Amino acid sequence: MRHTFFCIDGHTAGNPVRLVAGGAPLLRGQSMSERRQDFLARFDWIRTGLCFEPRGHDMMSGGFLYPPTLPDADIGILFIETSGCLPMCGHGTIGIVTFGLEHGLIQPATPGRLRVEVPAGVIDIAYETAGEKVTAVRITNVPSYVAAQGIKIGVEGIGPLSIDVAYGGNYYAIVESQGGYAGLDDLGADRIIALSRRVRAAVREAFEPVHPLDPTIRGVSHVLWADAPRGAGADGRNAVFYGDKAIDRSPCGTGTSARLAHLHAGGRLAVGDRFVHESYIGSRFTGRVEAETRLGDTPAIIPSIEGSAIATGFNTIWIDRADTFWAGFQV
Ligand code: PYC
Repeated sequence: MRHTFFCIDGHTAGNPVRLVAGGAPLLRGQSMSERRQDFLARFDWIRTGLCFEPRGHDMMSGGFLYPPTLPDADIGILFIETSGCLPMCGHGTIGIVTFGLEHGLIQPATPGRLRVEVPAGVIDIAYETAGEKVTAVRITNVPSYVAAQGIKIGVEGIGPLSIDVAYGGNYYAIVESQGGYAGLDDLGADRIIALSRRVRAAVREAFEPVHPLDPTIRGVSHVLWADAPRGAGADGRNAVFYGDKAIDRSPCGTGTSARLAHLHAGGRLAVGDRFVHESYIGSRFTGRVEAETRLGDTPAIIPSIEGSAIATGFNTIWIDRADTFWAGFQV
């Protein structure tokens, strides 16, 4: 049996985005969070088939558009990625919104603005266009906060580390320069990946963050290595590790949101401050601390992230059960 998925492929700041424009399964649930659980329970083969080799690769990431469950939202997004179905994905949202608008899949009630329901909550989008092209997308993201500070771990190959955990739509273990970590150029990509796996495992043993309003969002999934910027006009640089082998090519939207919450909590950014974040490959998002808020009892911020995406082509993908690797594989 052959399943066909019509995709628009592209990238946001260098990281892949696969908008699955045709072939999305019908999902059960009263919210995008419930639909995420339903997808994971019944349709995860679609994610692995489209994201893992041989149809995807270690960094593959994307999502589906759904009708929203909330009356004031324009669309819903369900994210797929090598590591699972993320509650929120910043670079994915920028790409999906860009490709969806450029190809008429999203019809905004108010041009230039969208309200989008994602599993982690509701986000607001402001976008700019030039002719048919979407040239910039700004996401006002879900409330972001610091979940833990100063978790002490010992990591083979780098020694003792003190880690903070912050949420920006996913939970991040944040590693700042200290002891054995002098900066990204000292490590190199292979070591960042090997060490990130160990850091994530050690932090997971020590602490499990749980979202104050949605307990299905829990656990550290990503590691953000923070560094000083390389280029003029940037405020910071990062390498964000996700899945098992990926370093985000973009500055990572949810990672940037978590970092903004982290810097704000440490008194290093105030409401209204901008933070230009460079990725591992030098691409950029502009972040901003928009407001202070609360998430339940926890102090939080509302961050925004701005970036742009480029579609690279249409891609009709078959998943055929006669193919040994119909559900994808990882090595
Ligand atoms: O941009 O939020 C993001 C993201 C998550 C994982 C990869 N990119």
